[in-house]
Amino acid sequence: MSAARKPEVLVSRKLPPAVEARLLRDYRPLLNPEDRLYTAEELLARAKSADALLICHTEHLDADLIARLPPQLRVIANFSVGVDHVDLAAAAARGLIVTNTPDVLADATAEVTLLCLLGAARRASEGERLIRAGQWHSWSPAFMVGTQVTGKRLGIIGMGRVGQVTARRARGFDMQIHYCNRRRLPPELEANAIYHPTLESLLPQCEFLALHCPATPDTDGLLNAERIALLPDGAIVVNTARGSVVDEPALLAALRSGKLAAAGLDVYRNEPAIDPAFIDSRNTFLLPHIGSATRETRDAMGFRALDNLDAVFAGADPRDKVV
Ligand code: 8YV
Repeated sequence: MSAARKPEVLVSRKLPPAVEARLLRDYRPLLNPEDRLYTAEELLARAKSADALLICHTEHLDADLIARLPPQLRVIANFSVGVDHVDLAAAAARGLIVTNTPDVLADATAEVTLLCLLGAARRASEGERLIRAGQWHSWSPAFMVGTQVTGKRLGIIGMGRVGQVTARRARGFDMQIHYCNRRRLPPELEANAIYHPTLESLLPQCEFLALHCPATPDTDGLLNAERIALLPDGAIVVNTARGSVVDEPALLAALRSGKLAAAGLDVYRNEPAIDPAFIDSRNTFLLPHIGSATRETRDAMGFRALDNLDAVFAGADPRDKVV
């Protein structure tokens, strides 16, 4: 392929060096070395002659923005597994291909799920804050007592790739796995996890609850006050999926009342401007959306997005075509 014919790719954020090197070798990329967060207008202006967009979940492609994309643009490749930031119907209506990066971030995200679960149960943030504030003055049998994880029941909502890896890791703590999913898994993937066809059946079992479902109109506010009430008293909720899956005021109220012992969260409805009530909450373990943030996984996500672009420009169906 001559240099002049290489497809032009607008890359919205700074990507790992190895990923950018491959982009420079195979495409004409418009990179973002300063990693500036573009406004919609800036994104559109930069995309004027692009054949492809390579974006993250920080770029919100609503129907209006998609309608204004240039006519030669063929594909929106996401550097993410979640695609809730893209209006898929609008993209499909314009004949655009949309891809994501499944599989490759399951291990990293499951690690952060276990980190949130342990951090919330064992009051890790409180302990850290205490030490850093110079307030660790004594020890007693009642000091910083949390909830034991080993041997407890873990409920998982959304038993896709991340949910399945979380279940495997949690078995290392002898946890008993319950799950609710659109479809029951085949026995080899279920691995003795107990299937619940409804949330009403799952939730009363969950000493711990991990959310791993995608953000869709159907899952918006899925964990609301009514459903929190179905959890056992003192349950612990972990969310590494998307903030929109949780009714945050209801979660905060349950954390304040003691209905929930704690929550471990990596995602929020408004990122990064999260509800300030989380910052004041004592019994939360809070991370800034770092589920997939390992060097290995970020490289793999970038390469997977490039594999998808390569397929489109070779005239083939990309492996991770969402629409
Ligand atoms: C990514 C994620 O880091 O892939 C996803 O859906 O939530 C994250 O782990 C982020 O989306 C990158 O765009």
